[in-house]
Amino acid sequence: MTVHTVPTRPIEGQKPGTSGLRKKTPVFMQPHYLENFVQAIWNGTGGASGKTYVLGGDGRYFSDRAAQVILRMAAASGAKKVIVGQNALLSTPAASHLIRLRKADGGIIMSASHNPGGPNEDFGVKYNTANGGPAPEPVTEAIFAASKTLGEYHILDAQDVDLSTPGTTTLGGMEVEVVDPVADYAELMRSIFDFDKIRALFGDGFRIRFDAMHAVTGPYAKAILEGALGAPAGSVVNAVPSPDFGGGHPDPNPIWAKDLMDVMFGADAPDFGAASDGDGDRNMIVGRNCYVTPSDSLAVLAANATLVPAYAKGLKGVARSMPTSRALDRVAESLGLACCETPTGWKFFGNLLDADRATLCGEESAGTGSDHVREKDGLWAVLFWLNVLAERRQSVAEVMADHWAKFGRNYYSRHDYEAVDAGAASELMEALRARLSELPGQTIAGLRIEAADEFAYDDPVDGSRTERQGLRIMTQGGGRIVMRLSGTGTEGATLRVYLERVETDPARMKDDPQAALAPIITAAEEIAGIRARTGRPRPDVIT
Ligand code: G16
Repeated sequence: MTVHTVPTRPIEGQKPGTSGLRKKTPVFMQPHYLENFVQAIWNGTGGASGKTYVLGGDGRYFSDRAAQVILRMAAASGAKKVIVGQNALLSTPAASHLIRLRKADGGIIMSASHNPGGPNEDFGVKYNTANGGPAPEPVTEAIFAASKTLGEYHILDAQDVDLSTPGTTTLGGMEVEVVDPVADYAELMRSIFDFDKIRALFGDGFRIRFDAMHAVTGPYAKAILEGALGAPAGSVVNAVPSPDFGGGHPDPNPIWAKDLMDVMFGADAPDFGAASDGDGDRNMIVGRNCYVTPSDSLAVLAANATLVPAYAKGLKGVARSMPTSRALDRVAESLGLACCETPTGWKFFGNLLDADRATLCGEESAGTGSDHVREKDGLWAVLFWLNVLAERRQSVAEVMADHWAKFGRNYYSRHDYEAVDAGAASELMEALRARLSELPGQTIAGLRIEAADEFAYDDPVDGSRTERQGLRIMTQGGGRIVMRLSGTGTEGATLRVYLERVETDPARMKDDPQAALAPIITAAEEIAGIRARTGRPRPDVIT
């Protein structure tokens, strides 16, 4: 087999965002595009020679062909071994686990997460390091720098490797091991949760509906929920991963998982509903007639962690991304735990988890996880809830009511303005940034502004500083408005407006969140002039 050295030129824009490099699929399919980025990964991380990698993805369109290219490039650059999920499938948390379990040097995950897939939708490539977590900023910077100086890439001339059957083959001098994508992950879940208790819950007639959204968690949820835990057949729906996610948008929130919401708010709803995203790292939790926001879910898990065997001795600390609601902080305060506030992006939790400064982490964007892997983990969050419910034997609504009565309720919502003109979005941010210092002391829409700043993060473990991570406006009585531009979109800019207000009066804890947040929403509009600047009369997505 011949190694080809292909001359190439740097391609602009191969800068990894919040979570890897995401582009429209046709962009990734252009000549040299994927190859350049993969070579930049090798070059930016000290070469592939002698290394062992994990490879898999969410099965979206083009993953099958991309996997073969990545294998041939790893072989051409002298990698020792690649461990691949059968049919190139691996959920993101399962990939993280496999990297750690097999002590691999890193992993490549082919996914654009919750973004739609298909010939004209999105594709992505993410590099994870030996701790199993997303490459931190210095590594993604090195990969980006390598992409800008590329003159050639190396690829083996070979037939496709058969990825449909577990087993070991060779490609050039490199070993390729195809593994069952579910088995090791299922074993890990069994070691964390009380499977007997959850099985007993199902045995007593508890009903669940898990919507895999035609994405990667289907096989995992079938094996664990219906297989190991005995939930009735049919509890997991949309369970077969499809290259275009059944034409849907695999983002587990009330908008894109509307079918599940309709069932959970309909007659004869099951006791518990959940969904996960394209690559299985996000989760949505919904009880009968009771949607749980990701921020609240994180707080509930922290407050109930000692009910789960793996966390029975208590948590070392907790962490949340800055825009995530401060419901978690209230729990942490009452438990005497440190609560760290990081920028958006799971990669920022890695150091805290590695240094044992946090056990549970989470984000408003439907991500929750712990130190069991170094990614957020959708199915893990679902099993956590099931373990808590199996112990407490209460409904989700009762658990939430108890939680708010004890800790207060942080009303929370995120308004997204998607694919807006990139220039207009950055002008909006610039204008607001320029006004931050004059805002404190002003009263806007009846709310007195107490503080305003731009979030910067000093990593307490490695001392690195990350700046410009979102504009924050704090109002009287614990209210907060945060604005930032998304780092995961592939079209124009997405403006995210995060709105929060604290309610401690039990009589007012059942209000509709949009109504409870109305003054904060009005203030955000008045402060930033969102409608005028974006030309959008209302947000595209409200979660
Ligand atoms: C990624 C990151 C998350 C982040 C989310 C949204 O999630 O891993 O940490 O919260 O994107 O980021 P942004 O607000 O910049 O769009 P995923 O599930 O897409 O990998």
